[in-house]
Amino acid sequence: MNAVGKTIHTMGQQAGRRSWAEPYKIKMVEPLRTTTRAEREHAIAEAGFNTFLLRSDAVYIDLLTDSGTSAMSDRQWAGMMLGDEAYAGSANYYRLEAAIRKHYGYQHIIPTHQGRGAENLLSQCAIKPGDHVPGNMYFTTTRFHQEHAGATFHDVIVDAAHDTSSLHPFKGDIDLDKLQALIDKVGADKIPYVCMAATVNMAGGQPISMANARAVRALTARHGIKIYLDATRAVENAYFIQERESGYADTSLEAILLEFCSYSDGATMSGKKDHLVNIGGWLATNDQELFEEARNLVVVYEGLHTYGGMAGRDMEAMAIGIEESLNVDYMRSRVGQVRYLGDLLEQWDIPFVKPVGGHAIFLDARAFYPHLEQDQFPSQTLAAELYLDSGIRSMERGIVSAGRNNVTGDHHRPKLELTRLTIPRRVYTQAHMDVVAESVKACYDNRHQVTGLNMVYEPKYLRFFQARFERR
Ligand code: P70
Repeated sequence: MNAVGKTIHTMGQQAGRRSWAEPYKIKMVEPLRTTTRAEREHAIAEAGFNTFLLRSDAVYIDLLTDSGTSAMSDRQWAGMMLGDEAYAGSANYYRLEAAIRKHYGYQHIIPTHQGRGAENLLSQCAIKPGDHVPGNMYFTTTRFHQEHAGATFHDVIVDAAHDTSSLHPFKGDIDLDKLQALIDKVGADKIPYVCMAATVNMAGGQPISMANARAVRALTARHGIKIYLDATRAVENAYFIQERESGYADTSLEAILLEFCSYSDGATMSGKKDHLVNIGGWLATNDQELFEEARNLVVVYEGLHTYGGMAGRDMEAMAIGIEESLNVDYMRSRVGQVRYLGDLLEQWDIPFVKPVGGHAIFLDARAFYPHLEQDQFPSQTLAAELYLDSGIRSMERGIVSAGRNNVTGDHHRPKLELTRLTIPRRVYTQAHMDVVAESVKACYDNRHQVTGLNMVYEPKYLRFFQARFERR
């Protein structure tokens, strides 16, 4: 175990330990509903063994996603009352623009309805058919828009990211040799930009180091290639840099975020994560030409460039959420809660991706079910089993999510076959984490009884959202 793993593991046993606690208290509650095993059997079969197709009133603890599921603060709710719903030039847009400029440092900002709206704009404006886009592991919607615009995606993440047991502290790093090899092979003029995600969702919410971002900047600058950041969880990434990277322990999250973003030319953002709101996103760029094109295109897909699909009140809540997300006590409890769940699972030797990332625990479904082939959908199976055990909803992040190769039509076969327990921000308590850990353990104890699934309906686009399965 390296230093990081050790700190995490021994945290609970240290003499004189001073615990973190959530830097907020609860003002409003939403009742949870429990179900019987028979009700869950019925519900999951109705949903085609796909947790995306469950009705949320049949779910007990919802760990499907951290996207749009945050609890907003009293200040954000107060901000909602300040919505300026003018079609053009809303005051809330200018406050949002100021918050993004201040904390992310980009010059031009275009709001969008959510992250994929920004991905669509960037891909359409920057990519030409036949181009190549390298990235630190794919993300489903991001790659979709890149391919839809005619590019081929190339995974240039470090090998450690594909190894669930590697304790590399920055598993989101880009492998500079892989990136250089791609540039040599296809030519810099065929690479409109490097897509750099922080943190890397599909690798387990793993961070990328400042040193790596700086090095990627230096390499791409030599070839005239731009960098666009997927900033969806960049504040969580900043927290890991503060915690793990030498020289940053005494640097504020604000300063880390600004430096990190300075190594890119712009960003796409799903505000539904770090920004602590339920909807919204943005595209940012320092490139005047791309900005003008995207600002024109946004009116076709999202709305006028001063709202881009968001209500004025949503932009206000987002501007406030940006400030709140940079509070280090909040971020400590955010990442700390995910880690708490990881520590519980670790005690029972349950296989999951380590070190624990920022937003979720990723269970290693291959290690749960070594007797299942990848075509029997081990991660999808584990998500269904967890739901059946306790009504906890998780998400498949394996072969179903990876989809098919555009050219050959074969399944992409990712090395990682993961089931994600995603922790919404400021929503659940430590007691909920105990219940989750115990249910995961029950599924692990029962792992030999499980026989896998067959896919019986496969949609053409982003199939994981709507595919249907039956028990084998
Ligand atoms: C999740 C959500 C969204 C996301 C992301 C990164 C790193 C862009 C986006 C898109 C929601 C989701 C999306 C696709 C499949 C499953 C779930 N991630 N980049 O749960 O943003 O959803 O706002 O369009 O994580 O991980 P948006």
